[in-house]
Amino acid sequence: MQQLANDLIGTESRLGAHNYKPLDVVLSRGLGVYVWDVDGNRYLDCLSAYSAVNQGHCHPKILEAMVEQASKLTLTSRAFRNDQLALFYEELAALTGSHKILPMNSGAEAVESAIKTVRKWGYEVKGVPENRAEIIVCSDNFHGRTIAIVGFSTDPDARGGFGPFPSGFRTVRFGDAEAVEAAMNENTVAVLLEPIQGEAGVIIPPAGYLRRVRELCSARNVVMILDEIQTGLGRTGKLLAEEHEGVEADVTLIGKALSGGFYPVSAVLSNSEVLGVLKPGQHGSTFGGNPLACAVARAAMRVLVEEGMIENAAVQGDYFKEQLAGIRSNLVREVRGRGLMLAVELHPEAGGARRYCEALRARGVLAKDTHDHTIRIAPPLVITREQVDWALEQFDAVLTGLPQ
Ligand code: IF1
Repeated sequence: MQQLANDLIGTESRLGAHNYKPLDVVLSRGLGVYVWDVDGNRYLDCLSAYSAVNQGHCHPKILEAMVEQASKLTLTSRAFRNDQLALFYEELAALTGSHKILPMNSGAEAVESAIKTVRKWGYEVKGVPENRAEIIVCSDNFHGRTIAIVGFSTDPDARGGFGPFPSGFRTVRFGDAEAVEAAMNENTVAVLLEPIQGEAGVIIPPAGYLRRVRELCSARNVVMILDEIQTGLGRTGKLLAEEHEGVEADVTLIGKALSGGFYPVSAVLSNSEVLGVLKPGQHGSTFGGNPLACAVARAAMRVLVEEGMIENAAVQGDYFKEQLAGIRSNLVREVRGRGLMLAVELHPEAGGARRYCEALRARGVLAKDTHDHTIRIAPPLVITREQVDWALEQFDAVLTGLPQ
């Protein structure tokens, strides 16, 4: 490794909080599916910044929108209006079919905002007694890093040492609709879940699960909240992952790729009844709905659709998964995923996914391990068949070539 990279890693280590253990690759440039490190080495990005860069790195049209807006107006706060917010609402509503939108910044903020909103809805509309609202969540969930969110995480690393936590959450096993039903009572205001669990290792629930949860929520006057922050905006080969089961959530959370990776932009999408409970002064954000965010998000949504990225995710994802499954390796336990949200789970005897990610990195592919034994694969949605084929050669070499 070269001097500059070493120096930068040393400085990071000295000055930064050690809350990450990244691969020691120092990136300085990106375009489309590729990123380059400070030494000029090129990599095919198979993480896409955890699906924030679905549109590919530095997409020229998003860049153009960003530069243009940045030179005109960046932030007004919501104390005043700006000329981008209405257009952002209009285009996002048209894209997703939602009736009401709350703009925020990070994914965790969108989740927090949804939690606040459904609680208030529970008290004001459903008639739940004050401070008794309950939200059903799933085991192995990942919804972000705030106190409330990590408080209902089941991951000891995510929650350990950070208490005390807010109450009002009940955890049920992911994929088990009967458990959701059993956990519901008259104080249940919402069920919050990921349509496919990302951090848990790309876990796809049994067919019919989301439909059944949808039915239960409708029958019991409970808000179904889908966290599509990672699965949304084309990642799974549909605009929203809920479409795979033909369901519509009452509240949908999106973030990450809403800006194509240029800027933190998230949103709570809802039917008007739920978001309608928020009145002036009851919720907000300095940066939420700012004109730069809105202009960037508008461009990010436009290219996703106009350039056929969602369809491409479906086509390349199917091919990628099928070919990965065809790799003859006694290291691989399972290949799973939907669209371009893929995972290769290794047998425990393989010695952990991290070393395979290091080996992939040496061959020019950046992928991320999760939960010790799983390699997560999520390239930008603009990946071509040729690029998938090249990536497959590297996966094949790494999964069949390393000594065990
Ligand atoms: C980190 C994982 C991905 C998310 C869902 C909300 C959020 C996320 C479904 C919060 C964020 C990220 C955050 C990132 C790691 C990462 C991740 F490995 F943890 F699961 F994507 F795969 N809902 N996911 O996946 O969004 O506040 O971060 O904008 O380093 O914590 P955020």
